[in-house]
Amino acid sequence: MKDSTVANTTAASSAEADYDAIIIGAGFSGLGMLHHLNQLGLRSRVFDAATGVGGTWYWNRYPGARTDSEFYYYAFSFSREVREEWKWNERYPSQPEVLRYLEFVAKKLDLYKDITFNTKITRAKYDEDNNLWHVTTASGDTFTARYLVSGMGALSAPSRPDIKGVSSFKGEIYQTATWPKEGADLAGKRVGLIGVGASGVQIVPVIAPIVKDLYVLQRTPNYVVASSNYEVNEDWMNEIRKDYDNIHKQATSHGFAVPFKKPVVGAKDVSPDERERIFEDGWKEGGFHFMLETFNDLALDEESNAYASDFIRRKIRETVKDAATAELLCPKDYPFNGKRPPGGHGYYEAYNRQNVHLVDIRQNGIDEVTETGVRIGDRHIELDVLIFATGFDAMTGTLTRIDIVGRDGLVLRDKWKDGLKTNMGIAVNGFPNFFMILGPQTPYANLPVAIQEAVGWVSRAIAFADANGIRCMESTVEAEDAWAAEVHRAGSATIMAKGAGAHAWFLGANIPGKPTEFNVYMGGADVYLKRCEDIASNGFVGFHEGALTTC
Ligand code: N01
Repeated sequence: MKDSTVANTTAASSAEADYDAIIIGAGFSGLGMLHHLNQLGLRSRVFDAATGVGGTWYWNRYPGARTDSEFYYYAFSFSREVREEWKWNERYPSQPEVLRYLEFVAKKLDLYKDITFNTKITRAKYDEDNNLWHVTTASGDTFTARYLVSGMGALSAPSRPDIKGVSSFKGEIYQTATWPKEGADLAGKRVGLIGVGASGVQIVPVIAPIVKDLYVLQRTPNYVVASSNYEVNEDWMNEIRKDYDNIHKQATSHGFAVPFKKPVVGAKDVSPDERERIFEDGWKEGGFHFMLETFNDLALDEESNAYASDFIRRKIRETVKDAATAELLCPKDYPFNGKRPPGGHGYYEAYNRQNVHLVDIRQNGIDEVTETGVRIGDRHIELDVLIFATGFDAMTGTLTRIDIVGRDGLVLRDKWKDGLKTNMGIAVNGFPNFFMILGPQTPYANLPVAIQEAVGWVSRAIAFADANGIRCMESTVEAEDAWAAEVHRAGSATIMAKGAGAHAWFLGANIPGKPTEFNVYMGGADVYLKRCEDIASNGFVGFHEGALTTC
């Protein structure tokens, strides 16, 4: 998708608005959106609750936090200045490095002047009479804008289970998604960790050598794919700099928005020796390469998937010396890809340490947190620190935890109570001139590439509306129904549909009471982006016709 030319007319009423656009969130999405709207010459303001830019990378400061994607496709490619001047240091950049990158982006693109920090947005209400959004902060200030854009993130509303007795715990409690800026002193302490998703899996090997004892309280084991991390030298960086456009192009024609080779055979279509060789190569390359570059049917075919699941279980058993611990770490009730597979950096190896103890809480859960630890059945584990790595109310949480009020007082969380309805995950009927970056029903994909495409598309949509006198960009009901059906169709055809019992966040199955349905599009980022481009080239069909007469 290309950037639009500068809009030459302003369709919606702007004279009385404080801004043309208000963007919530100063992470990848908010920064990218702000830059694109600045390019259009619009007056925009970003609000963020944090004291700085970064979004996810501002909040998730837990030890070991790093990307699961490699640096060269975990970045924006639209700015020549940023590309040429920024130097990545690690193949899988750490949280401090990604945060520094986003600070660099904000500075280079002169974005800070348009961002208000320390300001949480609690409510956004569409004013039908004036066709404006009224956006209210936690301290009660209200600002108006013609357009409202959510850049609040897909995995940004932290979830903490309600475990009996937590408030009585006399030790320290941390949550990976809101790790203190000043850090946490875990040295020599008895630490309990709840959660072995991507966050928990990263924290284990990093804190294991520091703490006295680490008790990993595991409910559902994960398929953790080894990721080898190493330094990015100047030569490699220079090669990438020359190739950014091509990398981005390749990524946008890949189902997971990564610039990978697409495998041409299925795992069940080759001999056992060949299968093993290809899996081994993928495992050595690591991370998403194993999932995406080995065979073309691991997310689609049960037999082929079973070979991959079995391969990973064999790796676990080879790595973990204690057989009982290894068995507990082996997922057996759901297939590889049934949950988002985390990248591991010495995760299984950490269980060979004497001070790392795996505790199975699958059957009974944690009965209670006491003043001095946790009780699991008859066992009491004494702890100084309890860490929650318990994930997020993904895709919808940020949008439903604040009041987003559309036409006729309709609140977004009520609209989605009985099932998600969006147009391409970008817009919602009843919520005119409101756009979501990484909204629910957008692709399951490498996010910076998805975000770059999304902010480009939304800025084109706004420029189109302004240039064509369209006062309201609002999805039609028909377009939403069609997209909901496609999201369901595509997801149901994948192995990911088997993730409900394993509490996969992409199904909403990790949040008690949340409807279990596909919160992301599993039909491929490439397919999705092609559809977005077709919509844009056809006058943003489905994104405004329903509203023309009522705005
Ligand atoms: O969260 P998760 P996450 N009692 O939902 C457990 C992205 N991300 O923050 O599986 C006991 O995956 C829960 O157990 P179970 C990435 O997309 C990326 O780790 O429900 N346990 C599970 O083990 C990722 O997929 C990166 O049985 C409870 C864990 O908490 C997504 O964010 C890094 C429990 C939650 O795992 C989410 O990852 C970090 C309870 N009551 C995150 N409730 C990188 O790219 C929950 N759990 C590197």
